[in-house]
Formats: sequence, C-alpha cells, structure tokens
Amino acid sequence: KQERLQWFKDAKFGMFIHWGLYAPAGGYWPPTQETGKKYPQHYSEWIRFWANVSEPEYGSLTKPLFQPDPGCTDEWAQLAKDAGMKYTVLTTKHHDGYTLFNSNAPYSLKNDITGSTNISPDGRDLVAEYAQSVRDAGLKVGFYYSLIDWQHPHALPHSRKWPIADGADHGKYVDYMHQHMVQLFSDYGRSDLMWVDYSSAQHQGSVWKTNKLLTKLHELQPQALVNNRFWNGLENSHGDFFTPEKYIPASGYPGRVFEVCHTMNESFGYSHHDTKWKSTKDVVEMLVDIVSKGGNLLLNVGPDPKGHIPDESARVLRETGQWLEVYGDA
Ligand code: JFZ
Repeated sequence: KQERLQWFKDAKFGMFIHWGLYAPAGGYWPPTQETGKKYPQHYSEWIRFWANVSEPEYGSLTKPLFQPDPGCTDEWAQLAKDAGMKYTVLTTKHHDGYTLFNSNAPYSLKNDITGSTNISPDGRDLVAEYAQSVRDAGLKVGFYYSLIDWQHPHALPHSRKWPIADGADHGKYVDYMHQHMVQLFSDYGRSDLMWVDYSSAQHQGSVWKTNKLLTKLHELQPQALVNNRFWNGLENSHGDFFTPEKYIPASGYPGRVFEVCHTMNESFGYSHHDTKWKSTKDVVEMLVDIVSKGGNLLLNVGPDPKGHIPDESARVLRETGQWLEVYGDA
C-alpha cells in the first residue's frame, strides 16, 4: 500500500473535472441562461435536484445541448500539464446518473422509459478520449464515480429525509454500480485512481459490498488507489486516502494521506452565473497551505457544454504553473 501511494504523495496537485448534462443548464432551469430561472445554489451539478426535474425532461432538454468538440479532452490534459498538475479525476457519472462512458450494464430508466444513461455522442466514448489524452500527456488517470444516483430505480436516496421507494431493491443498484466501476477499470487501459462520491450517513460500509468491489478493482488495476467516500464520516478504514472538502485544520492531518478538493469558483459543474473566480494568488496560497501540511490539492474545473474550460480558470491555472516553474521543486 505504501508503494501504491508513493506517486500520489509526490503528485501534490491534480485536476478535478466536473462535466455532464448539468453543463448545458449552467445553473439555470430550464436550460439555458436565456430561457431559464436562475438557481443561485453553488453546485450547478445539482440542478436536477434544485429545480426538482424529473425524467425524461432532464435528459431530453439537456442532451441536445451537450455537444463536445472533438479534441476537447486534449485541451484539459494540456492545461493540467501547464498548471503543474500530475493527475486528473473526471466525473464519469455524477449524481444525475448519466455516464460519459458507454455503459454495458443492463438498465431501464424510471417510469418504464427504457434507455441508455450514456451521454457520449454517437460513435464516441468520452471516457476513452479522456483517458487517452491524459495518459498521452504523461499524467495519472482518475475516475470519479457517484454512488448517489437520482436515476436508477433501485438506488438509495442520498438523504435520510427522503423515503426509500416502494419495491426498491438496493442490491440491484449495487450490482449495477459494481459493473460500472469494473468496466471503468477494464476498458480504458492503465488507470490510477477511483474517486467514489459519496455514501450518505445511513447507508455505509457493508451495504455497498465494498470488500468485494475493492478486491475486484485491485485485481484489475493493482497499482490504483481508491478514496474513502464510501463512508461519509471523512474517516474510513477502506480508503487509500481521505478527502476533506475545501477546508482543513491549521495542524493538517498528521500521519494521514489526504487530498483536499476545491474548485476555481464556487460550483463544481459549469455555471453561467458563478463568477467568484479564484485569483492566481488565491490558488498559489491554497496550494502552498495544503502541500505544506502534507496534503494534495485536487482543484476543479467545469468545462462548458462543448468541453472547453472557462478562460477565467484556464488563465489562472497557467499562471499557477508559471509560479511552480520558478518556486516549485518538481
Ligand atoms: C460532493 C458532491 O455532492 C458535489 O456535487 C461535488 O461532486 C463534490 C466534489 O462532492 O459533495 C460533497 C461530498 C461530501 C462532502 C461535502 C460535499 N463532505 O463530506 O463534506
């Protein structure tokens, strides 16, 4: 385990990428900015929840607007490199349940609408394009996978305030998400990191059959790391490293491998109205603070519906890379 963790400890700085059908909405519903109501909540990737949108409306209104330009994943990899980052983590599925990969798990949508959760354009697999770009750039390849799933009829609700649906058989969802993660670690070449997010307080540990899953994942990619968010308490014996969000205590977390995630503005997904961009000074200070306490910074960008990273974040990341060229030691 110590050996597996070495690259991660050395890496210090990574790129988080939140991208999916929430990007076309950009914090408005219905999409887009011109026609929709503004949802001021910080996390644009939660728009389906904020606006209480059901299927098939969510998918049918956003899918036509999600139009990745060819080669966009190369831009991400180049930017990560320019910023001095050593690894990237892409949302292969967020809480809305849609996948950026061609899922081969059997599935039927709620309300008996049979369909696919895959949002890659015909003939493309965006996770394959991503993995290729990142590996070609010499960076480590990470996958974010949401345990929460607002789409799958048998998934457990993310909040204890919500009732469990009548007839829900959580075991079916667990099999489905195991198949997804196994596919991610089977079909995309050498992969370095699985970042699961997150198990709510009442559904922890054994309900996810984590031992079975982690054994399988380690068989497929022996060098890969898996984070700790099967457990919501930020303290987890199953994970390789733990993942405090945005803030850490002055003392850091002595003796523990950790990675703090932050985002360039306030939302993780692309947002039209979230303009609270961090400056280069903010990012450098954050990075120095976290790294000096022994942790990693996983810093998020939210590409737009065509797959481009907003200029405000791209510029600051490049400037951070220039600072690292001079003052960094790797
Ligand atoms: C989760 C997601 O809900 C969010 O959309 C985003 O993907 C973020 C990176 O992760 O949000 C969380 C998860 C866990 C905590 C806080 C926000 N936590 O444990 O403090």
